[in-house]
Amino acid sequence: MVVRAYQARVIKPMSKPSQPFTTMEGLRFHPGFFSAAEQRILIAEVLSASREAPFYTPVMPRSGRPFSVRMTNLGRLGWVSDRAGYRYQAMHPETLQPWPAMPEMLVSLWQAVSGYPHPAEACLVNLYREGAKMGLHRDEDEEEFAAPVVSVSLGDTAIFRIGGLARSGKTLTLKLSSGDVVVMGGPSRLIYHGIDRVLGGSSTLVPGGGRINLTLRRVSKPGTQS
Ligand code: MD3
Ligand code: FE
Repeated sequence: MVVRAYQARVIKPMSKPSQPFTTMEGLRFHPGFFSAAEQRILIAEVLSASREAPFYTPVMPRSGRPFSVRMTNLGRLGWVSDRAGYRYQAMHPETLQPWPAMPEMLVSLWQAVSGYPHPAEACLVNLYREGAKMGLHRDEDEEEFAAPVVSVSLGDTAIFRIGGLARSGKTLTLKLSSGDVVVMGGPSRLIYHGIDRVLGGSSTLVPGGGRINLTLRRVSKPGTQS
């Protein structure tokens, strides 16, 4: 295992220290976890996998309104959204083929930072081109909330909004730059979060411009799987 020169930071409440921001517990921010060279390799691997499993435009359940973010997945399971709802499934919704394998760098990342003794099963790949954003939501389609969600940011910088356990709660924002890793575990696993905007042209790493975000997830409770 390579020893890295980063320091994980615990995010502290930025205002009203008299009211502890307890939902921040379990949230770990690893700025610059991946070097520029590693970021290039990861982007190349993801784009190569996307030739097998193309980015598609998910739509909202019921309304069918399209997301501005395009998506694909890596690993045994993938998160999908269509008129029928949100779910994890083993096949790409358009090609009906299994998702490509999870790159080894992501397997190692999960082992290094998740603190969870079983492998990630899904890696959702979000592609943000010009103007794409993601509204405030919770990740709650998994069965296993004891595992964190681990996020990798690549390409353009994003303005990430973090709330609390209630949609109406206070929020704070954090800039996510290329190479940054965020781990949402413990009580922070079920907080509201979203991407307000992406700063176009802040990086040249993604061909054609924009941002790629990878989120590694454990979907099932261990026992039946490994
Ligand atoms: C907080 N993606 O795919 S990653 C998502 O940058 C998603 O594309 C955003 O939210 C993106 O669901 C944010 C950071 C992140 C990931 C998972 C979380 C934050 C989280 C799970 C729980 C709480
Ligand atoms: Fe999310």
